[in-house]
Amino acid sequence: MKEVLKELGIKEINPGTSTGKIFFSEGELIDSFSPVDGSKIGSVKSSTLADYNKALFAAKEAFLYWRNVPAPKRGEIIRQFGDKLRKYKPALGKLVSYEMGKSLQEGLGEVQEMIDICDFAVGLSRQLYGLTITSERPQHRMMEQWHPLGVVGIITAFNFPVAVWSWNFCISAVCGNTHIWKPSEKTPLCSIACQNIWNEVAAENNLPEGISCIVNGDYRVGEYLTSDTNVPLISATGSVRMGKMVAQKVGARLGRTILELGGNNAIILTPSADMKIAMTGIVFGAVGTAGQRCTTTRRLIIHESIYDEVKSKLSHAYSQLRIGNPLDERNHVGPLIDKQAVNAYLNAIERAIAEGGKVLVPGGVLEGKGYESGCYVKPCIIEANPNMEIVKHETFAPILYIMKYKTIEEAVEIQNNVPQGLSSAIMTVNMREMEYFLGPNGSDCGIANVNIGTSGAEIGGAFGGEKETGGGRESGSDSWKAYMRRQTNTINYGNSVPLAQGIKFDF
Ligand code: UN1
Repeated sequence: MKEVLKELGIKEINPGTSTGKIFFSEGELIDSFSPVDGSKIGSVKSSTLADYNKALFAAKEAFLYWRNVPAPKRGEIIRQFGDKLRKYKPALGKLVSYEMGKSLQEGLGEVQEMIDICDFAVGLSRQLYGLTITSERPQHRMMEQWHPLGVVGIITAFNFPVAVWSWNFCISAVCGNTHIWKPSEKTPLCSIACQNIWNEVAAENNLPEGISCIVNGDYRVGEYLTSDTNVPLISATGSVRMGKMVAQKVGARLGRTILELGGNNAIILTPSADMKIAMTGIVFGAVGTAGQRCTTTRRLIIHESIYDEVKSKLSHAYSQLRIGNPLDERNHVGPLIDKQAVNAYLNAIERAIAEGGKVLVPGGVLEGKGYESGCYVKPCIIEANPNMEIVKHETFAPILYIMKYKTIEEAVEIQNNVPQGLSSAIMTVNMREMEYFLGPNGSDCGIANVNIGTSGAEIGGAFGGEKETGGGRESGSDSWKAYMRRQTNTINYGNSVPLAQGIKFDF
């Protein structure tokens, strides 16, 4: 790991504020411990209000420059950023795995997601299209333009410590905005590594400071951003609790938000499902990233006719899972992020049992050699009733609740009957069931998949969900529009002034 840290420019103590060239910070130290082995990887000095204000000043100044750079030229910078990420992929993927605890494959996958979004953003930089609209008046033209917003605040969670920032930053940067990123205080070193990579690109292109800034710290640093009228848009990814606080703060000043919050994602398993496909989707969805994706499969809604068969298949599949050091590629499941997460996992299991849940595959914390960090837990399956309170709650851990259904209508009703609305899936080869699930009476989630699990979305689609998930969309499709302001232009190129709606106003 020493080599990796060196390659990524990470020191023992790192100032946590940067505007794109130098790093500085005067605040208290945040230590970053690896959940893999419990050891301290390094520390980051958090940002004070004065540090934040320096970042803000740089971002505001840079905006005056960056908004005038033609969008395809901004895209060219992001293309170079993508190339740098290709170069640093092995090291950055390893750091993600070590600081966050996800498997090395998934750490590398996360960096691949960054590379993919760079490619997407490069193409997008030549496609920021507005409409032209026919005018009701003679010799008039109407059109829409999309302009950059200004300084965009990006708040991200520990579970995707690099990719989610890049979804926002790369798209928003080609749109012409400048940025202040506040990463999770649980994975601060990943943010230092990303900023170092960006800083190389900025230096090689002689860019002004401030296009990408980072600040580090806890929720107080987040509040500098959310309460700042200089920041017209906050894109926040994380818990519903955090999202509600962000929405209230930003809403109170009528700022804009993009919120991508919790999920309580279900798979409906029908009798016609291809079991091999279904089992891969279910097991990866439920235990991948140790159940710490917002897209993790938390509920499995099984047709009663195959319930017993699926139970034994699941028990067998779970008995094959190897839990251990995520840097060892033979392991499927790594640790939870910290002891707090372990406690939340244990409490959820306890509550599920107290509410009448029956344990199918028991959970528990692993002890002994290789498990010294105390963060390794067993993926667990509980037979549950869809109305249990705990089933409606998102616990960021590998707990899968399974339940029965009789009709497809009932299955969809169960799936929708939770406060969250991020991801969902149906396993079927029955076209009628599929279309019902995808139709207006079907899944109420932002993501609805067929014969694919709930997690592992591609960057080309708009990512986000409904209800308590917050309604925001990040990443692909036309999500870019949320990072820009729309301007409607009506141009009169004639010799008279006809008013709209036929109104006469002569004097
Ligand atoms: C998240 O957990 O916040 O679809 C993002 C997925 C990943 C992104 C998850 N591409 O599972």
